[in-house]
Amino acid sequence: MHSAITGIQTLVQQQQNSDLQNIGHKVLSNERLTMDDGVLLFEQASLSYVGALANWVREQKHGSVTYFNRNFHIEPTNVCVFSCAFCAYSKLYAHREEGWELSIQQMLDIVKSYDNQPVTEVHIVGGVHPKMNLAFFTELLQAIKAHRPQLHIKAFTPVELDYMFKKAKVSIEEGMRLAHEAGLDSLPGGGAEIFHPDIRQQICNDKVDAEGWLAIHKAAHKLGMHSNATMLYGHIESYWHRVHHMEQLRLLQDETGGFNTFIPLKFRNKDNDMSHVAESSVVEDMRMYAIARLYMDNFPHLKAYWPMLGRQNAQLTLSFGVNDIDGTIDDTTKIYSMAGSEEQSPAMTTNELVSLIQQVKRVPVERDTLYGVVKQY
Ligand code: V47
Ligand code: SF4
Repeated sequence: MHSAITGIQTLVQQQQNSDLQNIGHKVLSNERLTMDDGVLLFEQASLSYVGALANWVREQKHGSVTYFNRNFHIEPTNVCVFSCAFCAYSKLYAHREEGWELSIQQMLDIVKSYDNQPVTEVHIVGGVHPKMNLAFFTELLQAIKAHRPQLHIKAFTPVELDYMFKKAKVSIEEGMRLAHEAGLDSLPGGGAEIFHPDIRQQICNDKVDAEGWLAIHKAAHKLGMHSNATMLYGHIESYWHRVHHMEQLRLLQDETGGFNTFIPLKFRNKDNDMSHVAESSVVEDMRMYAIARLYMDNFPHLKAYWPMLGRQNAQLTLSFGVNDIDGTIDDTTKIYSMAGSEEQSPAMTTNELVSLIQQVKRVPVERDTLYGVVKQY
């Protein structure tokens, strides 16, 4: 008796390389990939092979649904005490007069400017300014919550939090509790870069290390908060470093289950101290997304950040495992545009985002931060 053999099974069976065929069988039977499997995929698998597998996983998990959300960004300052080599955005604290610093009132005014808009989330992240300490930010969180209690506040990376907590002389657990009580709902994924110290030392040697980053997300998860995780890829790291990074996240996710979304961020080389490093090709980008979808088996969602990739490449990712496109609707996100992102003024209306998704025959669903459905199209 023959059971029906699907196209994806045929593709795996016809794979000439037996290691890659073995990985394909693991994917189809929901078996976890090892770090060696991950490296092998990067080194040897064709785009079409990882793409077909990743698309199969995506459709098993989410069908054609592609999520987006309506959010806006606030960047409190671009002054930063750290000096990451890839950062085209920050002004060193010594040159702080060249940067901007927003007051609590100015940030509240930004929030108020969205009063009549159906946004569900504010994403707050910026440089690390000594004056903007834990007391300053708890006041900001409280002010936003007092004004608009239903607005979900996704704010601060472990880079900012680690600095604030150390300065306030509180433990990670205590600091997270204070921030959560003041109104912090979840953490965005930034500051992760590449965890391995051999790379971290070269690209961002003075900010929070991998252990600190993971400990802060763990503490947030323990309080019932959710968070995202990023990886800055396509610069001086090896494939093994990428897999090692994903492995650390997968392990923490096994423990806490608190991550929602993995977001690979393509390194852009304009106007920073790594301008000599070439950027990855579109094929490499799609391979990165596909392999992330296969490796990160316990992360429900894989997001492409369209302002960085550009609209057309973001559309392409929807065939390579991605099921979420960031839904920024304003034009105040400077960290990418200053490093040479495709979109110099990353603004897209909801209608534009919906048709972008529909053009590639996916089904747009507006979500809130925690993937509750706001509207189906
Ligand atoms: O950690 C900085 C990256 C990140 C460059 O959680 C660069 O929903 C590429 O994490 N080339 C911050 N990337 C942004 C971030 C983020 C963005 C959107 C959504 C979410 C989310 C999180 O931006 C930094 C760093 O990895 N970045 N400079 C650059 N030259
Ligand atoms: Fe500062 Fe963040 Fe830029 Fe690093 S990436 S220099 S921590 S603003």
